[in-house]
Amino acid sequence: GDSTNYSEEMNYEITGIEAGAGVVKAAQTATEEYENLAGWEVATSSSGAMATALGEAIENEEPIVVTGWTPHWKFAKYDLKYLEDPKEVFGGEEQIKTMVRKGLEGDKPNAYKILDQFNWTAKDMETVMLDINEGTSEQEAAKKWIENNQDKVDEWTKGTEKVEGTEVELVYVNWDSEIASTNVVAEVLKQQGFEVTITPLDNGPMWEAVAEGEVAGMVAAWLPGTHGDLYEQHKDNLEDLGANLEGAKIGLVVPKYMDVESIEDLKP
Ligand code: PBE
Repeated sequence: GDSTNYSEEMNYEITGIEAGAGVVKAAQTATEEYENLAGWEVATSSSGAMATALGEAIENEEPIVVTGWTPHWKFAKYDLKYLEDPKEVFGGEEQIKTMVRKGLEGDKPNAYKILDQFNWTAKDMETVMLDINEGTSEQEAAKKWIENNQDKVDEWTKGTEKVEGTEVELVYVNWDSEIASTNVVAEVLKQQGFEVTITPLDNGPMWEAVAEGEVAGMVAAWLPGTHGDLYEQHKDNLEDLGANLEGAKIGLVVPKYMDVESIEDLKP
């Protein structure tokens, strides 16, 4: 392929996701930092629409650049690659961390402890994501993973007591990765007797809900880069319970059949 045509064919557009996502902000920064992307725009929509656009482009062997992240089922389903990012706009390896509201430990010590002990691997998360992508309901996929990984779940509930109907609300964003983690944690809390509500929000409001003490917490903080600005804004008003997953990453992602290796290869 001729990468000059790629850019025209793509309408000088990066296929983005929700406007509030960190990876979208980083992609917008990339269009400012990389001179070759001067005329480019990041089209925002949803992570579902991005996945559909990616699937359609691949079916037709057309060029596409999406705002991508790992863990995500798209890497298992399609042959994809991250574009090199010599200016390091998208940052390096990240952690996904758990944030809870202040005072949760005193009010709901068992929920606090389970959230604190929750941690798994990128591979675990991908198993749940792939299952959902293949048509299993979010809740069923979570239950199935728990059944198959009872030893891990036992570590998360270790040292806690069962409760009867204590309410816990978790917030998340409708990103495939966060759908997987939040449903698994919610299911584990339910099995311990909690009455769990999970509420999808945009990224900014998700952080605010925890910082303002409206909900128990979330397991969807991508740091240090992706949500770094939100963390700085809210860190004094929430409690950081540390990483629940290592080895996360964001960047611009293309199908492997595209003859581009670096963001700098995209033609103006
Ligand atoms: N993501 C998935 C989020 C964090 C989790 C990479 C789409 C974001 O960009 O904010």
